[in-house]
Amino acid sequence: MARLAVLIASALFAASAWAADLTVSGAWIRHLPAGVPAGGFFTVHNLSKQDTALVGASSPDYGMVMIHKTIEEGGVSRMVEGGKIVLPAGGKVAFRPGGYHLMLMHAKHEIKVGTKIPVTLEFAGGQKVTALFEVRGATAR
Ligand SMILES: [Cu+2]
Repeated sequence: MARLAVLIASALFAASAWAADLTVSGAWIRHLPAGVPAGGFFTVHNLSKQDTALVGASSPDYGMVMIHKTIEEGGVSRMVEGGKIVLPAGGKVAFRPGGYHLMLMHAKHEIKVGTKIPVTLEFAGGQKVTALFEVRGATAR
């Protein structure tokens, strides 16, 4: 437990240290019932003068968070690993339904619509930004 507290403290410190350069807006989770993985959506802005890349994500409320991309092939949509998402200097990248999304898996407790879940985004070079994601229902777009 003490170790967890230290990890959270360092994540929060990293978030505040970089908050001016990397900001997250419009963050939400589409919650699905019965243990189905949830999609996470947001826009991340890179206000710095250096290119960076989003390389991973994690949340204390889920066992695993992956970066996915929905693609269309022959009229069928499926999901592939998103890999490293380049975020150019002064630019932004939107994660939204039908494109890039976070896949939040193995919820550690019941996730309730209307609550907010912290998700930490990890960038190249070890920068981290934690944002609160609003939990919405299965029909949210
Ligand atoms: Cu997915």
